[in-house]
Amino acid sequence: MKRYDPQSIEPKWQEIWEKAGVFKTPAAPKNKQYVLDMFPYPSGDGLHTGHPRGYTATDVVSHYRRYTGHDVLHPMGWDAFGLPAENAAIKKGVHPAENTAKNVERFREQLKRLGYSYDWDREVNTSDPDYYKWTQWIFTELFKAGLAYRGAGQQWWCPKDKTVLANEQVIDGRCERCGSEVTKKELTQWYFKITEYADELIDSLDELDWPEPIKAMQRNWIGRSEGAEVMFESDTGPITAYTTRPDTLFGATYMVLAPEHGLVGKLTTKDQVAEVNRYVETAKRESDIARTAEDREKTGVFTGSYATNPVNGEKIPVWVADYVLATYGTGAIMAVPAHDVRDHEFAKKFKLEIRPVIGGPAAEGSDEEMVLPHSEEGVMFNSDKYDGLPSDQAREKIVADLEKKNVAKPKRGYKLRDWLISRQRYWGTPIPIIHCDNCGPQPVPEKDLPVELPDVKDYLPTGDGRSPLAKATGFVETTCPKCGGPAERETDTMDTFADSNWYFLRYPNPRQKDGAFDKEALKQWLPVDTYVGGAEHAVLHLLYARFWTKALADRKYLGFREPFKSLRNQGLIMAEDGRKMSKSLGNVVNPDDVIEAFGADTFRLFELFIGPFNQDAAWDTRGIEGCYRFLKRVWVFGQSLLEATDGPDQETDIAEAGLERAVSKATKRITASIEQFRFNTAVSGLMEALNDLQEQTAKTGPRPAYRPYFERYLVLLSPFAPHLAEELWRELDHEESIFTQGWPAIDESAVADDTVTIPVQVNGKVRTTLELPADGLSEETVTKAALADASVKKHLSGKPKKVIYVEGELLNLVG
Ligand code: ANZ
Ligand code: ZN
Repeated sequence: MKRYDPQSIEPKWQEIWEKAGVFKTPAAPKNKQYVLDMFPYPSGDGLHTGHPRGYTATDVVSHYRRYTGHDVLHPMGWDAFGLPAENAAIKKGVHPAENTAKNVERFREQLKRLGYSYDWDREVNTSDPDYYKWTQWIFTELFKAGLAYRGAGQQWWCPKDKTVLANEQVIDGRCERCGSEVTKKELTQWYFKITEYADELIDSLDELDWPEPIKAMQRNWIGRSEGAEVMFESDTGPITAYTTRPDTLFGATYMVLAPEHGLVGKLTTKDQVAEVNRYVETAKRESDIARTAEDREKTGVFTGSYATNPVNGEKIPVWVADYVLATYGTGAIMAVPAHDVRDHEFAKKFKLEIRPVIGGPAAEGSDEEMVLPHSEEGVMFNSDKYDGLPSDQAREKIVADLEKKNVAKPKRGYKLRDWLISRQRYWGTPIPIIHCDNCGPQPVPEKDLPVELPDVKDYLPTGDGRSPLAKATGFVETTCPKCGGPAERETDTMDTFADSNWYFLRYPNPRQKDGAFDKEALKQWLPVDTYVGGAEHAVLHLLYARFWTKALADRKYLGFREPFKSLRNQGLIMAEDGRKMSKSLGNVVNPDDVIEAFGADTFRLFELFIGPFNQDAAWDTRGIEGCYRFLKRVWVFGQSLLEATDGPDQETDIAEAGLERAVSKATKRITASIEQFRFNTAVSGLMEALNDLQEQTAKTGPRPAYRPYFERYLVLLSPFAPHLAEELWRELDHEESIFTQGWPAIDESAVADDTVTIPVQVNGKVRTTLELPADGLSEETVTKAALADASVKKHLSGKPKKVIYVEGELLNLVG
């Protein structure tokens, strides 16, 4: 009997598949499926164990779709530009272009060793001029549409990376890339006007099959709120405040302006000038995050002026305080200390009046004292003719009444800011703009694209707010495309998120010469049907790519407005000790070593078996050994069938009925698991099925008649362990690749009387198990059966508040 030797069969099949073009993308897809991974940034460390988790999942899905009659596009490429690549190159003292090319080579080789069914002819590399030519072209399109613009302002600045950062790249006051504390710098920068799409970016989330937490993060990041702008008269003109609680107007006892607000100078009275100026100067140096931190001691100064509350004519003092941000709403607020936490703290500290106007149940005649600040809805009092109304109704009435007097209007607020895109770094797509003294900034015409990134020696960041490209005079000096006069090129590059904004549009026709994308090919393949990647891109890539898609659709380049129909996130793979894998902790598992020791099939299988796909999981040496033993058993079983000889017919009939049942059952279970991204249960299904096959076969010993059942089993296994499946398939005398087969059919009559055992938990504790027919196991039927069970009744009073059902596996009733 031949030994299972992944080291020899795996490279062999990889070569044969590639030569024969087994996984080439079909030319004219009929029943298309676009299955996409978030392409990696090719770091110098090579592949880490986290990568294959998502990549194996999409590979399984791709195989499964092909088997079920779909034409599949499953490409791979490199997010090769950007800060991390450049920083790594600088550290090594190697030019970023050279270093990145080396890393790409290594990544590609590692991915090929895993036997993925990518169509490698479609590889894209964002640092390739043939690619970034079109990143630049899209930039010029957006520029012409007013969606890319230059503006001055206070920017986030990373002192270590020596570049500005987008809001999305500042996490808890630190640089997303290097973790340094960020500061602010006044600079003129390029922006994309993502705010123009704020509403659509929120509203169309509803139609997407995405994980709820990602949708919620996007909603929160965009941060839409329904409110109103209310005008307060003052001696120097009106002050407009943005509020989401106009119902609290009668409780507004003072106003606050952001230190940067344009009216601060005008409103400040003579005797307050010195104090106000001093305060404003200090406040400007603080980050917004520090300024709005909840536990921060409130500070502020009185301007000396008053404004008139439009609902009651009352004069209230106008203060300046840094807890009001210049960049949100109007930069001015009406402060209601009885109902807003921050206003309450401020009023306490500066002894300003706290006047409640909205009560909870306490306000309705009970003696109980109201706890302030009371920020919930309630019933109005101290509010003149609005007394007694519920606050949400009063809100609309008050705004409508003030609107008639032209002193208020309903207004939506958004937290989302325009996306800062320019970087003062070398390794990125040059912004295709030419600055002319006569004509202003001009887009580089398409015929002159790409603006190639010059091969300079001095690519280190300068730290003076200018890109190192500014020193490359040959690059900078040019002529104006409009008037032909002398002009200068923009020297900033784009953040890498611009590159990854549209790469999925390039794969359908990656070598297209006369355009960024090919309309016909896009029609055939887009939108992406299945997109898999990490959740860390929730408000970065996943938001930006949606924005570009919409902007391009509005310019009639695309016929769809959402790029990724269905999205799934994979959890992280942690070290065996449960901590993050990191070089400094010395707990990193190297994929090359794993392949060396067990082979790619075992590695693939284990990455999916390790736990529920969307949850973090720790590496487990024993688990991987278990997967290896399982594949060895498949091998040995296959060999036993190969060596089998015929016996009496009547004996095999019984075993065949059992084998049909086993394979049909497995097909059913594995199909459902793949469809639902429950790959770990798919793998356990494969393991159980092998046991069943062995059990049935043991009745007579191996017979050639059993081979067809095993062949069907091999098809089920092949998306997970493609090399082993292909090897055994060929040994079973097939000329063609296993991947030309169809997905196994299910003999319904063989599985009709199948039952499944489902444990039922009440509040997390198992109280009973249900024996139910495997067919039609909906949440409804299982819940109904559980609620009829005596021990469930005993532990659950009344209806469950929440039902958690893991299909075919577990029911948890929360009471
Ligand atoms: C009066 C009021 C009373 C408010 C009350 C809240 C509660 P969201 O919901 O996050 O959008 N605000 C407005 N502009 C601000 C700025 N530039 N800096 C800091 N705070 C600002 O927040 C809207 C609320 O935040 C607004 O409604 C305003 O305070 C404050 F019981 O107005 B409110
Ligand atoms: Zn000009």
